[in-house]
Amino acid sequence: MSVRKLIVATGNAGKLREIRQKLTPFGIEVEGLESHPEWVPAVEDGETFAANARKKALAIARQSGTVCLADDSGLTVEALEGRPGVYSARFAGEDADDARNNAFLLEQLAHVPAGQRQGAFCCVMALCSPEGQCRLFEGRLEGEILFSPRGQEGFGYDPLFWLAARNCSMAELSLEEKNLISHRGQALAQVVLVLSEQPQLLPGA
Ligand code: ITT
Repeated sequence: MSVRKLIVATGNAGKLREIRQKLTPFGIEVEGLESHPEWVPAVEDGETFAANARKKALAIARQSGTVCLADDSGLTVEALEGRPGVYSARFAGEDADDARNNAFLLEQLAHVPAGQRQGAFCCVMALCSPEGQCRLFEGRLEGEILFSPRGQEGFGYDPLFWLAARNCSMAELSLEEKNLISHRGQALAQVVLVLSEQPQLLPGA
């Protein structure tokens, strides 16, 4: 199998790990933005996951001159009317990290009882060419927001996301288990199909 290379327009190490785990078995070498500090990422000012995913992929596809993949994702919580949504990465402020975002989410839901804490992880991936053609792929996973964190795996809001059918939090799943069911794993399964059917989209590694 000849190895091909896919540039992924993300600075998020957790996302990159999951994307790599899913694509490597198909002979696709994944490269994140850390190897190319000269490329300027897009400003994420879109109102939807799709708009932001497209912006991020297009900006790097144009600068790199090759097809590029981007992921825009987040958590939507019913009791918060869909927030944090596209603002998930900066829910607790512009320079917030995962720990602060999680603490802020618990604060916002402090008075919301069990049974009313439904949420969903959403992911839209964009695969764009330097000429501006984009394909979008989506995934969604429903769950409930816990009252305190559980588990050490994953990233972001995973320790607060309860999967009733599995009787565990998302952060108690291994990387492989998470990728089989997650919003990102669902979108990636569709990306794999397209890249398998059209290998010429990617340059050799
Ligand atoms: P890039 O734009 O560089 O890809 P980012 O972290 O800024 O990285 P987003 O704007 O798409 O990415 O924000 C996604 C946020 O949503 C992320 O920082 C987490 O807080 C949350 N999130 C997304 N997917 C998640 C997952 O699988 N598990 C837990 N939290 C997740």
